[in-house]
Amino acid sequence: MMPQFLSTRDAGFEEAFRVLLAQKREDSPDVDAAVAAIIADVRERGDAALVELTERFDRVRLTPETLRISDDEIERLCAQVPEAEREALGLAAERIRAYHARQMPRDESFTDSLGATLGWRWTPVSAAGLYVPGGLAAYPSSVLMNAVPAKVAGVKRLVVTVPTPDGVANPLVLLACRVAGVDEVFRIGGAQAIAALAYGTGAVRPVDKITGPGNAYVAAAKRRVFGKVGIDMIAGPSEILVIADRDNDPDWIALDLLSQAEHDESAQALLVTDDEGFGRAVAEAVGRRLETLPRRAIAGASWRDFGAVVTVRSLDEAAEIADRIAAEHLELLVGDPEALASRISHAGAMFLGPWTPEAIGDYIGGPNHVLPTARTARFSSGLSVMDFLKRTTVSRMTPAALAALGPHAETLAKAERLEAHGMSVRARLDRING
Ligand code: HSO
Ligand code: ZN
Repeated sequence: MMPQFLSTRDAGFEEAFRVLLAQKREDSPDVDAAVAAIIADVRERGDAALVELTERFDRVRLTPETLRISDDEIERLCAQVPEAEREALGLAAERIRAYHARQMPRDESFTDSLGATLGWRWTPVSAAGLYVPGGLAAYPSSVLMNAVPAKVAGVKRLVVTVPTPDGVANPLVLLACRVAGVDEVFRIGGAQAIAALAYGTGAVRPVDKITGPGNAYVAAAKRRVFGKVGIDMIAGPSEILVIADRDNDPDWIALDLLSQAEHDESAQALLVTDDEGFGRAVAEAVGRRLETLPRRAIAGASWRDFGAVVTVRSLDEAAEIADRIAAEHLELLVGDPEALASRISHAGAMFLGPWTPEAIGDYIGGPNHVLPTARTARFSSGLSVMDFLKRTTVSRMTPAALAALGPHAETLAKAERLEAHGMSVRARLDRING
């Protein structure tokens, strides 16, 4: 199973690289009509709709009272988590908390030369909802990556919705909720959960912002409720770009590529190297590792369909290519990774040097693993405390400041033909001028 091999020396490189960048990896099914109907149903019938839809999609019979997972039940399920997992999760939460605490922005206030005091204040959203997928894609690490920044930002009420197909809840997901300080957990999923979070029902009080990954239905529902509430990015399949020179163990690089390829058949793992022979050796190592990897069907499909090895003439060229790819994850395994990093602007997260496999960032490094995919790192960033904060500007004029600025405001108001605007300023100027 071989990926695509490209070289910047080849005449056809530009064209082939452009095709690689333009590749459509996700064909999201058109579920918008179904989602619109579900949202309308939840808005109209509230808990009764949630109960019915949960029975239909998850085969679980609930009542309005049992939509929420009680604290006792959470406690009981958490007790099933083995000690090693409990410890690892606790350490991960602590490191993610410490990292995100440093992201907290400061309020500002300053007085300018006219005596006007200006500034801004940050405040958290009052309530946030975190969607957690059910089944295989229920990653406890993703619960931490969403919930911890929300709590660090100061969100008072943090609500999780997680579907429990056939009534089965994931104990480690619930432990992650508890460790992160989640306040309420509901066993609902799909578009109905997003609708409940956005509009509220009897059992679920509405929130102001919804984050978290989900399938096509969840993504469509998030798009639909945007505006009523805030949402985070709509994440696409995982990506990794590794830039490595020949002084690396091909097997390590192979495993790093596979660590993202195993997420999804539509994931993308790319290697850029300045040594063609090394690139071949990595591809062979990937092939060998794929033979025994439990998720070889998924990882193999990703590697075959979307994987690529690009040979470049120099690391300068590698930096240029990395910026054009704007990968979600970027590993730099070269002699001077800091120097190379400083030449690259577009990436969701960078991992420097041979001792920083991307998987460390997925779990325990500290930075967030919810990152921009599909080249959106050109204009956006991974999840942070900022996603749960908003900024209010603050202004205070003095008579002197108003006397200096007011006439100009009045001029602009007249130009815009907004009479009351100008008059609200003029009334005060007249008083100042006696
Ligand atoms: N690499 C994924 C996150 C994740 N990995 C969760 C393991 N668990 C985000 O791109
Ligand atoms: Zn991962």
